[in-house]
Amino acid sequence: MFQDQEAHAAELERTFIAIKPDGVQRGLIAEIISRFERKGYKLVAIKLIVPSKEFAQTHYHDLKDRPFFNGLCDFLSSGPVLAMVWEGEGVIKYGRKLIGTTDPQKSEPGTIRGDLAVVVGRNIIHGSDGPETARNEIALWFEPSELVSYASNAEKWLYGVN
Ligand code: IDP
Ligand code: MG
Repeated sequence: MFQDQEAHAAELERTFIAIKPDGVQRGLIAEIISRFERKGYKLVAIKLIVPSKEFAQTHYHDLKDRPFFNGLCDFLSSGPVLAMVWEGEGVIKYGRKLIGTTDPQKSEPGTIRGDLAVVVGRNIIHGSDGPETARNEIALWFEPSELVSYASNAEKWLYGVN
């Protein structure tokens, strides 16, 4: 599909993934990272931070009119969040598949929320829902210098490029 690695690298997309305070406190960091890593996606940024409430409100600004907005922002800012950027072909859409649907009661078994969470208000993980959101969320959570571009030796085996 891709002629060479350079052309392929230009095609790779990035998404913002965050393990929320419940996932961090429940000791699910390694479990969640391993699902993205084993799939074949590449970690290009990672940090543990406690966002302020204002920051949480900016992150979730699309939901500001929803009744759960205030509680959601209180919750996101209640403890450490593991913020990450993952890279790979189709990672935005497929990352959402790995995560499962918003309400863990409806998430399929085999997904992160399906396997590891029970209620919608404590669904342990966030993932960008589209290309524009991914761009905006990566820019909100990370400085450009925190994004690490590197060639992974696995890529030629994952993608079949020269
Ligand atoms: P998403 O995380 O699957 O993209 P969104 O609709 O963007 O889902 O909602 C953001 C977050 O808000 C959800 O992950 C969940 O934590 C919370 N949330 C969504 N709907 C409800 C609700 O009905 N009650 C409580 N919290 C909710
Ligand atoms: Mg969302």
